[in-house]
Amino acid sequence: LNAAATAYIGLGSNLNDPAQQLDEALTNLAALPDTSVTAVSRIYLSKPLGPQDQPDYLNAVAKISTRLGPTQLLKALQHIELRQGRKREVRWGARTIDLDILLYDGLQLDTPDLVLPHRELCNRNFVLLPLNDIAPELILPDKRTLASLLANTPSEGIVPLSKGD
Ligand code: PH2
Ligand code: MG
Ligand code: MG
Repeated sequence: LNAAATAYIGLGSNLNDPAQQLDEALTNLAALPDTSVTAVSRIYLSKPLGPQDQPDYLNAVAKISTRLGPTQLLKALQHIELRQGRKREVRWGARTIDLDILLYDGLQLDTPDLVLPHRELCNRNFVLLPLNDIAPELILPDKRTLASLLANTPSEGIVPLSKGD
C-alpha cells in the first residue's frame, strides 16, 4: 500500500457551463479511490492563454491527499476528463475540463506522459494565484518559493470570483 501523498490539481474550463464543470470535477476528484480533497482555492475568471478566439476560462486549484501513485492519478484524471466530455482538441484550445497534476509531493519527473512539477506552473497566473489561496508557504522541489514565482508573474487578465459565484 502506498503512503498518502499530497498533490495539487489545476482545474480549468471554458466550455459547457464552466462553473458546473469545475463543481462536477471536484465531486469526481473526491470520489476517486483512496483520495480526499483537503482544500479548494477560490475560482478565478481568466483571459485565455493561447488562441484568443475562445471563451474566458474559470480556473481553480485543489489540494488532495491520495494513495494513488502519480501515474495512477494521471490515468484517473484523464478518465474524469473523458467522462466530462473532453474531446481531442487543438493545443491550448477550448475544453470542457482540464485537470493537470501541478505537484505530487516533492516529486520531480520527466517522462513522455507526465512532467512534474507541471511545466507551465511557474509562469501562469491562473495556476499561481489559486495555489496561493491554499498553499501560500509552498516551496517547489527546486527550492523556489511560490511567493518568488508570484512576484515575477503579471496578474493581468485574471479576477477572483467570490466563493459560490
Ligand atoms: N489552459 C490551457 C490554455 N489556455 N488559459 C486560461 N486562462 N486558463 C487555462 O486553464 C488554460 C488557458 C491549456 O491547458
Ligand atoms: Mg491538461
Ligand atoms: Mg492545462
